[in-house]
Amino acid sequence: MRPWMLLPILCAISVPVAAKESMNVLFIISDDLTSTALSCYGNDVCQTPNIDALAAEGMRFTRAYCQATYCGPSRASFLSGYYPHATGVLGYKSPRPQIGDRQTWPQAFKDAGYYTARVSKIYHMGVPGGIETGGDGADDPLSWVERFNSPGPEWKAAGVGETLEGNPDGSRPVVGGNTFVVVEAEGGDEVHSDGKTAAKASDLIREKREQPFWLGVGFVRPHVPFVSPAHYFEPFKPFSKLSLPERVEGDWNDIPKLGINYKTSMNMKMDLRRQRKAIGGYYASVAYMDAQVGKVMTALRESGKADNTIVVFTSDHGYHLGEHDFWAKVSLRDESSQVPLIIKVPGKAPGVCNSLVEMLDLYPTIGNLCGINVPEHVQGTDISKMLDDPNHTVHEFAFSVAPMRKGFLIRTDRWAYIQYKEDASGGMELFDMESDPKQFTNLATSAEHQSIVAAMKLILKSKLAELRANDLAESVD
Ligand SMILES: [Ca+2]
Repeated sequence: MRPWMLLPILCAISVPVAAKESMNVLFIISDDLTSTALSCYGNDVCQTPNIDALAAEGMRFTRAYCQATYCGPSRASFLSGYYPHATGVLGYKSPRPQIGDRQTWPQAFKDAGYYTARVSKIYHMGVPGGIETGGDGADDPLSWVERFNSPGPEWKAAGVGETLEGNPDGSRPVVGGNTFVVVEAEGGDEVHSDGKTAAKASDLIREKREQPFWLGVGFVRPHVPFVSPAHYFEPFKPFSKLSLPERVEGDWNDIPKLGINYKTSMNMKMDLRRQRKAIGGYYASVAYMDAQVGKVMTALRESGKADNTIVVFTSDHGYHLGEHDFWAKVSLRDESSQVPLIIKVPGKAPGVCNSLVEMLDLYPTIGNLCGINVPEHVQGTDISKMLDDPNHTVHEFAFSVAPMRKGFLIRTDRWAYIQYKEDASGGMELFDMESDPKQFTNLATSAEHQSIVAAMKLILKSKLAELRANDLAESVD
């Protein structure tokens, strides 16, 4: 047979590829969720059976890092395909003015004929403010065929509430804003935003439509306020039984001022009782969010579409629950910069992958798995080979930033290097993640580690130069 005679046969065997191209994508993102609160990542107090079930069927990544350690820039980054310092979206804005007509991740699917929709928070939305009002936040309308918001009462929910932050004498009422508030709420799941999100997402999954879908499901818990139906608090009571993370005397003495997180036990004026209750409130919010994940997964299974749907579960960044007396996000320590990440692709074996990955890798990876044209501008790397071989690696290091602190993180297998200000004038931290995984001893000023510090500085410099050399009109400092 002459080679050209093979052509029709090759065309015929491309049919399964075409079938693969119509794979749906269900992208579930929680807000401010640290992997350390999930039972599939080793937490033995907070049980997350639904996320665990997904992890048991997919690839669970233990070293996935966000590209910025708070909502706005993290979401703008992985959705646009650019690092925060490439677009200059370092705050709570849509990336659209910076990227012009370049395709975002969901938009690339939309332009390829997918039905794309978001339910609740995918791009940045203020929590609780934006959820109380039900607005679109820093959304990007071009990404979606349809979009749905899930307003909820947040801190105003009926129930037993307490403001833990800045309230040492207990006289402060329950308040809104980015404040540690716990509400053990009356009523069921659908009183709140995430319950509504799960119901709407389930409806959209069940709907019959011609096109494949890219559906973004954005849960706002466990972001503050820690509000959930009261029964989710029960496993964590009495709060006085909850343990606080290990702490060492003089922990802050060897780190730069910018390395002390913006929220600490001290500046939040939270005594040990309040700290334990904060952990209980966070865990209850995680348990509630996990139950909503379960509803969406049940809808997927019952719709008959599970065998043709890639499921991704992640968070926009991590969170401190009292480690080093730090709370919340922004810090570049592992609890805050590392994110839970589970990717389930039908037909692929489940597993655990310890290779370094970045949230930016989602766009090209899921794009390629679905046969979508991934635009040239995308700065992430396809990690799909890891789904077949968890020992596969693509990154020597993961890169993250905390613009609010002028902070940069270079995270290799062995080292976590954190630098404040681009010229390092804000100080440095270097942690040996093998001998000191909880990051208690800053080695950046130790004489014997100066060659590593120097190497890390160079890596950071060249990484910033590389990501700024892009097709956008201007990158930022
Ligand atoms: Ca967030």
